[in-house]
Amino acid sequence: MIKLCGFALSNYYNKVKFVLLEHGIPFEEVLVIPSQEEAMLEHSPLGKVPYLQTAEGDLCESQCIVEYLAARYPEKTIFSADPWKAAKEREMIMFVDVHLELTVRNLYKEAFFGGKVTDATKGRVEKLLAHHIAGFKRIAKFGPYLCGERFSVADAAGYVSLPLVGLATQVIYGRDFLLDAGIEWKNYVKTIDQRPAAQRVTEDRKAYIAAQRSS
Ligand SMILES: N[C@@H](CCC(=O)N[C@@H](CS)C(=O)NCC(=O)O)C(=O)O
Repeated sequence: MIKLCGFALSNYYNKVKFVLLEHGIPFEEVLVIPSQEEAMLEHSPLGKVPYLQTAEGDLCESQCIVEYLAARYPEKTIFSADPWKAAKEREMIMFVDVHLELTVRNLYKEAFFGGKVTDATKGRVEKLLAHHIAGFKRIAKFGPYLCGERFSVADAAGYVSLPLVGLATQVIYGRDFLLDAGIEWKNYVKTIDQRPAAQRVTEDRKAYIAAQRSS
């Protein structure tokens, strides 16, 4: 059986887990904390999670994993069958993962982990986010889903990462850049929360945080 390696606080781990759960693909979860240990790098060359363990070997990068799952389980139609719609779903995931999340990730050290981020980084990220959020707003439909009226694989990415953009900017700049741009991400998250797969991802994340606090 496929093994999903990582931990329940990781948004990219949760993106893949959401897809697996949503489509009823059997998998086992293996708790792996990112590190630069040789034993870890043998599985995931940058020491990041998630990575997948299959009978054929290891695979890292959440989007490559989702693409692999889509190819391995074509009957699940993880991406829309229509090539144009599927391409637009990939475009949306790229905006969420790369243009929004990867940019705001530069703030996490201070926003979530008690560290410090330089003013230069804050200034650079602020400019980039203004540009990237404006671009995202042009394509995100919130109808109520990111790509329109139907839930799509892009919502697995949106669900796990949009809250991080809102929360991190609120902590660092004192204002939620998504809300400021008129992106009501909390309503969006509530919509996705109705799905059992999303509920499981969130329950597991909360349980992980609670276990960390009590240890
Ligand atoms: N592009 C990667 C990003 C994965 C990633 O950044 N994972 C984080 C946890 S959410 C991690 O392992 N961080 C540890 C590190 O960067 O060393 C993906 O989509 O899987």
